[in-house]
Amino acid sequence: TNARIAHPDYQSKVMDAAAAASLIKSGDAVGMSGFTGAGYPKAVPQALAAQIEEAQAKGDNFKIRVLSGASTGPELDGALAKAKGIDFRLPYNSDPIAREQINAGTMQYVDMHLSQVAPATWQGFLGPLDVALVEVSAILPDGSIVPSSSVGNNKTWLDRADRIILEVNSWQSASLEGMHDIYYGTALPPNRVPIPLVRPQDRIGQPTFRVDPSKVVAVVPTDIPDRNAPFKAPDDAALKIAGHLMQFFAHEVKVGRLPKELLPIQSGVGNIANAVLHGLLDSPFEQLTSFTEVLQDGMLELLAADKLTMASCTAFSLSPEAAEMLNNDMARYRDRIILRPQEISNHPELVRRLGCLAMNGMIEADIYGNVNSTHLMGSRIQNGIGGSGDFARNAYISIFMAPSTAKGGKISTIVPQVSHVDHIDQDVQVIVTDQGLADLRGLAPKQRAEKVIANCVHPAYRDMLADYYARALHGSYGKHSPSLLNEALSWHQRFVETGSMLP
Ligand code: 0RQ
Repeated sequence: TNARIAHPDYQSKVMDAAAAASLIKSGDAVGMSGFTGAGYPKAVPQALAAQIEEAQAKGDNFKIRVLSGASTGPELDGALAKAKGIDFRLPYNSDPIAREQINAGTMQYVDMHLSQVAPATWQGFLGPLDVALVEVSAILPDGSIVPSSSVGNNKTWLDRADRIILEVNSWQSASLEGMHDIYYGTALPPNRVPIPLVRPQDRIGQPTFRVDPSKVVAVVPTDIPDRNAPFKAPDDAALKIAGHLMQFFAHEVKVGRLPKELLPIQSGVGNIANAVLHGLLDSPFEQLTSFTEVLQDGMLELLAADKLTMASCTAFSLSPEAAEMLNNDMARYRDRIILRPQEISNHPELVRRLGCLAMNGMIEADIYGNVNSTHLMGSRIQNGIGGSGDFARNAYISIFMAPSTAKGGKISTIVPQVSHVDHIDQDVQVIVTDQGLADLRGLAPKQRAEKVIANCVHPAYRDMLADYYARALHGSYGKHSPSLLNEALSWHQRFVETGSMLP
């Protein structure tokens, strides 16, 4: 018997991954656990991928709809995409095989704000949910379910699905029990009420999921580790970006617009975001808090150094080494980390109330401060908007950052006009590149453009951008946000045609 499966109703449903996978049928909509390489099911999706490949070899077009928390790991999105088994996917993907299929036009992908997935499911906007396939860390003697290393949309999948398959992963630390805060107070309009969270450290829910045992069709024990991508060591550009931001925060404290312990930090995915957290480690700021969606290596280091008093998130997003470290040392951190459903970790009401400092990576920004977080050259999706929109619109200060060039200097990340808009200029207050920081708060469009051109553009592109803007000032149809329509996207077009934005 497995000590993690401590309830007789569930013990009688234990089976292997292949038997559980055979309970998922072609056409099913499957709500999967998983958020940035943490807490995703690992055994059943791989068994399902093998069954899909077999069915397809016999000419049966077996495909499923996949709904998740955010990105997952190679055993889920990678394996199912490789089997060509995903017909439709939401809300965030970073798997390279799935990305290829999305960009080849063979997989339908809905890139949603992460906080909106659970409410949209309850509202009935995403159709019925046939199966919930959810990794958990334990089933307690009273039948309540201890979540895993991410919470994501699991509460909603477990409540809404007709059939439930649980993977009980004994690789996950037993000390996860008690770290989660599952809030059951959400309701649909017109019955919605305020969410009673006023500080990042507040607990407003319960530590476990409630599940209707009659819906559970399979319980699969596993011990497969979470598999997150390693972070690159911060490069020169990342260190410069972190430096500009630390100066900015120090200045805001000095002029009294931020308290000395700052405000709850939200930090996005990617190497730059992680580098900024490293920057905070060496900064004078103490007693920091975070209200964010993912806890990355950098945030764990801040906790370890007692720079950060606590972290509220929905998932771990750790390198394999940091995940092992945390797993072995969970007891040390368990009182200072709260894992919540993503509809709460990213809730606009809470982000606004707490006054988060939102720091997210971007693909590109334009001279007016519109930001593209998702699409290369206007059409090729990289990952997705993730939680960046949930936080950016509602933050106390909304910050976007990127190196000033990409692809070895062939691309300027500051352009005349973004090739796709995720964050409109109203939602973007600060832009930071390795060149410098542009504080755009309270500025009109032409003032914003001047500041972005002066502070953020790489020298190889600065004259070109200044020249574009000078001509736009004279030749534009309107003079509020001057733009030359036939030229605004010409840098992107040149890259598509020649492989470089430079003439
Ligand atoms: O591609 O690896 O093939 O070279 O994009 O870029 O510089 O490694 O940056 O890891 O910080 O990611 C916006 C993608 C930045 C991320 C993005 C290419 C570049 C490289 C990655 P290669 P870097 P990062 C909460 C917040 C949206 C979700 C979000 C992201 C690759 O931050 O997905 O914010 N954000 N969530 O070469 C062409 C450009 C480019 C470019 C970069 N202008 N043109 N390619 N690249 N800029 C967390 C969650 O939601 C879970």
